[in-house]
Amino acid sequence: MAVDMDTAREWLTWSFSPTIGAMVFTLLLSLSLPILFHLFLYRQRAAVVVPSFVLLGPSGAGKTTLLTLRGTPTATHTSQAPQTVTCTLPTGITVESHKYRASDDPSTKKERQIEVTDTPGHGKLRQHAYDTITAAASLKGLIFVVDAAALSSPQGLSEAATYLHDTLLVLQKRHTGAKSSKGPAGIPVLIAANKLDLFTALPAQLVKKRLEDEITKIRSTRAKGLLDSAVDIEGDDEDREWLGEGGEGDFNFGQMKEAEIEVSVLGGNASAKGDEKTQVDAWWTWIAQQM
Ligand SMILES: Nc1nc2c(ncn2[C@@H]2O[C@H](COP(=O)(O)OP(=O)(O)OP(=O)(O)O)[C@@H](O)[C@H]2O)c(=O)[nH]1
Ligand SMILES: [Mg+2]
Repeated sequence: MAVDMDTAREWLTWSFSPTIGAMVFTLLLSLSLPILFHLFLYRQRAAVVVPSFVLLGPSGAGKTTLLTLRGTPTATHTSQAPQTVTCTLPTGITVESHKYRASDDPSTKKERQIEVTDTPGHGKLRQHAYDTITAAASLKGLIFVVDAAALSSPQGLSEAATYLHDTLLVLQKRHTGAKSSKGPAGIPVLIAANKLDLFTALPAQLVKKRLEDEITKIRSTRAKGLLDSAVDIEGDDEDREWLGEGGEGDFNFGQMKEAEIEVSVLGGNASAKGDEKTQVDAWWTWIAQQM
């Protein structure tokens, strides 16, 4: 102990003495500290997890097509398993949390990366999508792709609405289940009304209305116990099994706000024939707004 004190005192005396060694040492220390501090903070920033988004929706809606636009190209055929691709947002779209950053800031490029998980839309493979939603930690949003042309047929509408209803129910349960502890907050949902290049496609506003009306029907059918919910997530029996407040009357997406789920409907087309152009900017802008 005494030896320690002695060494400490000797060291202190030395550091305050006007020797050239002490002065150089102090100078170097004071110059390098800010640099080390900067490097430390920079590393921490770089280790931030990439925000992730999930693509889901009925089979043939155009999820894989949309992903191929920015990620690595894969053949579009019915997907069998989920795949995650890291994409970079297109230039010209500003990430919400960085709108005040200089455009030539080198970290801006890094911050534009997102991870998108494409899930299969086939009825029997939807568990993949539900698992992805419940597991993903840095989940920033859900993109539910629908074929706006298929919605004009009763089967197409019913399939899309059932899947959407179940997805929203999963999200609602995720939110209710998290209330007790510090858990995941609400997740924003984008309903991407795809294939608007087709003559038979319904415009985005109509897509919204049709889906809401159909979910009203599904909800009342399920409430009567005529149909079992396809979603079965562990939890209390007291958990609400119906969508939205009370589960009665007409459903509209605004009712999801109670579970902190903001639903937006935006139109576009992920593929185009001939000299027509793909229209996907609205969707990328929405993605950027969630980051
Ligand atoms: N006309 C038109 N066709 C599209 C558009 N987007 C996708 N398609 C076509 O729709 C078909 C299905 O697209 P996919 O991307 O494979 O559909 P998916 O949603 O991945 O389907 P699953 O993998 O089965 O869940 C393909 O033949 C695409 O070329 C669009 O905006 N307009
Ligand atoms: Mg696919």
